[in-house]
Amino acid sequence: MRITRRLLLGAPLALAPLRLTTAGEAPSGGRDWTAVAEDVRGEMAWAWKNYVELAFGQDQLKPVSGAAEPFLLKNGPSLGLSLVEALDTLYLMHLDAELEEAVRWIEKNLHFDIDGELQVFETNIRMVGGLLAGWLATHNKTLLSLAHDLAERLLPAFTKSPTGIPYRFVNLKTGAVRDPQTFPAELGTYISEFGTLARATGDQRFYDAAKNAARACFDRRSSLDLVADTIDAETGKWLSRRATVGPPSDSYYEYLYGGWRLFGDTDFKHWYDVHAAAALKHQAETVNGRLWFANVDFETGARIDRHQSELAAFYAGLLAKAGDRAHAGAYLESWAAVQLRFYVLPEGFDYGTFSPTRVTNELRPEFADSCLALFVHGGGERERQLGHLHYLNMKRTSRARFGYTIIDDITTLPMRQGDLCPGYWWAEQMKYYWLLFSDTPRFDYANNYLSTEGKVLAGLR
Ligand code: DMJ
Repeated sequence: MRITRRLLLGAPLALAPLRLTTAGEAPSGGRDWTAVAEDVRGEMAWAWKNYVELAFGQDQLKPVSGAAEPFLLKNGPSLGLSLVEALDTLYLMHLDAELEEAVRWIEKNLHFDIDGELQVFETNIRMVGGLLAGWLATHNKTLLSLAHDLAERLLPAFTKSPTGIPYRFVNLKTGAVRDPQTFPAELGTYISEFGTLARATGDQRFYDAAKNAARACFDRRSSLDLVADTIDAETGKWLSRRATVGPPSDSYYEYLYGGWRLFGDTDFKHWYDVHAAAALKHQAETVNGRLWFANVDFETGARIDRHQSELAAFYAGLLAKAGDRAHAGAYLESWAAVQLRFYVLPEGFDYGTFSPTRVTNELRPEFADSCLALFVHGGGERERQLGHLHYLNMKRTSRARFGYTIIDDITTLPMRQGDLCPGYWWAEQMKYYWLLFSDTPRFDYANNYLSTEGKVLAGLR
């Protein structure tokens, strides 16, 4: 299907017309994807320049006001989150001077000997993953040793837990841990980074900690092979009944696949397969011809609700990576219908009523993530077109004076912008668009692995 102006304007919440000219059309009538890729690269370079000028080394830029804010340590200092997240994206885009600039900042400024508390999950996927991907892109050893040092400081969250399920917070200096009430995504999203680190350093403790945590969750599955979404790390008891493919469980499933894909560990493959089959059996339902995944009681399978977080859109890509093209394609099309109707996916959505339950959008990358995953796993023009529409709509609605920002309300006209560029924007959608459109020689399209935070942990060339 071609994306036309008529299609874009067909939705009730018409934006001011997007400038979709024929300038990007190749002579054959197909789109010139190279030109689209160059546009993406230009936007990245522009946003980077602003970040360097206004907030270099800060965690997150506020692109409307030009201010900045810390993210990882609540009261600061910032740890250069955005530039760490950007490393492999800059590499893939051949923005080599910018990459060099970021690495120099890290070499000069970044250390983790800080008496402050970090969220273990976010720190792993964003910082440990970012430094590892930066190391893989540049072979700069400082990046690897920083990743190692940081992961070492996260380990007490695992080793102090009686079940192996990590606490949510750890103090970087003292190793003090806090908050045993946790979730599948926060306990099970480590193997890709910790396994890569174990492989690079020979330090098996990281692999074992990540695998034990995932196993502890899997072993507590119900007789339906489903897990609930909240658990106590100290007692190992479930604190909720809701099974969901969305947050706060989402990347637990993703990393079961990751443990198999990156390390050939057949336990992880088994765990992934068991949960994927259970989700199809007990959660999948077709409403108005569209595939969705309900939230259900993990022991009875009874439907709780039809709410779908935008973040669940990643699940189409995961199904594709694991070889289930049919359900992957169907689920991506369900989200494509939401994109066509609302331009920008709402943070929360009820597929029973086909209406938003939350009207914000935190500059989310999940739909573009799935477009890329399906494209790479046997897809083609369709995924490029859907990803292109996602990009155009982001550009139309989220572009601010100094960069790209979150949306506070996707139902207003024009959409009301917030003032924050989350760190993942640098790691995720800009990379997904670039990889979708550029055919860059710096990426192995046939053999690759991207983490939940878009970090390329296999497939950089
Ligand atoms: C990212 O930080 C990761 O993809 C995470 O797993 C959940 N989603 C956010 C971005 O929306």
